[in-house]
Amino acid sequence: MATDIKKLAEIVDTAAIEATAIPQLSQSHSFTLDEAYDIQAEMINRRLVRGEVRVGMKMGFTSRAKMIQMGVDDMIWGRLTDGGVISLRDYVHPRVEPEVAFLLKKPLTGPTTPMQAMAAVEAIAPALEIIDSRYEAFKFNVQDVVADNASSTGFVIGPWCPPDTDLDNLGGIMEFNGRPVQIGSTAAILGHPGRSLAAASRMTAEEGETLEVGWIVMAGGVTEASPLSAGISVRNSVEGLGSVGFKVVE
Ligand code: OOG
Ligand code: MG
Repeated sequence: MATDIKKLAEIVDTAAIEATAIPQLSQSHSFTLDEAYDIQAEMINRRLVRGEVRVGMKMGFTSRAKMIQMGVDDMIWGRLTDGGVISLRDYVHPRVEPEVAFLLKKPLTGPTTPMQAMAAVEAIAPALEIIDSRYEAFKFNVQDVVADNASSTGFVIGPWCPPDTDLDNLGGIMEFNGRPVQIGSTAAILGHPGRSLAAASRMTAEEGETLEVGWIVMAGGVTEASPLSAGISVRNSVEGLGSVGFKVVE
C-alpha cells in the first residue's frame, strides 16, 4: 500500500503542537528515506499554511559526536521556519547543541565545492540549536528523524561576522550557568563547516530545493546535545566569532 504521506505528516505535526511524545512512525509504517523527506515537506507545508515563514535549513549529523550520540550515521537535513517554540511547556524533551550558522548572499543549488559554497556566504555566526524529538525517549531511525524535520525546534543566532572569518579549527565552549558542558572545535563539522554548506546545497537539490538568498543554514552540532531544563542559562562561545546565549524559564 502506498505510504500515506499526508496522514504521517499530520501525526508528527500534531505531536509537535501538543508537545506529546509519539511512537516512532517506522514502528507502524514502512517508508523510504525519500518518502520521509516528503512527509517532512508536507508537515512544513501545514506550518506555512498556519502563517509561518520559511527562513532556511539545517544540517544534521555532520559531526561524529552527534552521529554517535544518536546512533544515526547518515547526514540529514531539515527545514527552518520562523515559528520556534518559546515556553518549556511546549517541548517534549528539549536539548541544546552548539553550532555555527551561515547567512547566504547568493543562492546555492546542487553539487558544489566547499570553496564555491563559502563564496555564497554573507556572514557567519556562533549559534545554538534547540532540538526536540517528537518520538518517545528521543529514539529514532534515519527515516523517523527526517520525517520529524530533523528534530528542529528553534535556533538562536549570535553576532554576524564577516564571511572571510577563518573557520578552521575554532575552539568552542557551551556553558550552562557558567559551567562548561560541551567543548569542541569547528573542525568537528566534517573537518570544516564549509563542507556542511556544500552538502546542504547538494542534499536539498536532491529534493528539488535551492538554498535562497537571505536564508540561514545551520551547519550541525559540533558536540553532543545536552538536555535543557528551567533555570539554565546557556551560552556558546566560539573563538574568533563571539558568543550567543539564552535563558530557559518555566
Ligand atoms: C537530530 C538532529 C541532528 C545536528 O546538529 O546534528 C542535528 C537529533 O539529534 O535529534 O540537529
Ligand atoms: Mg543541530
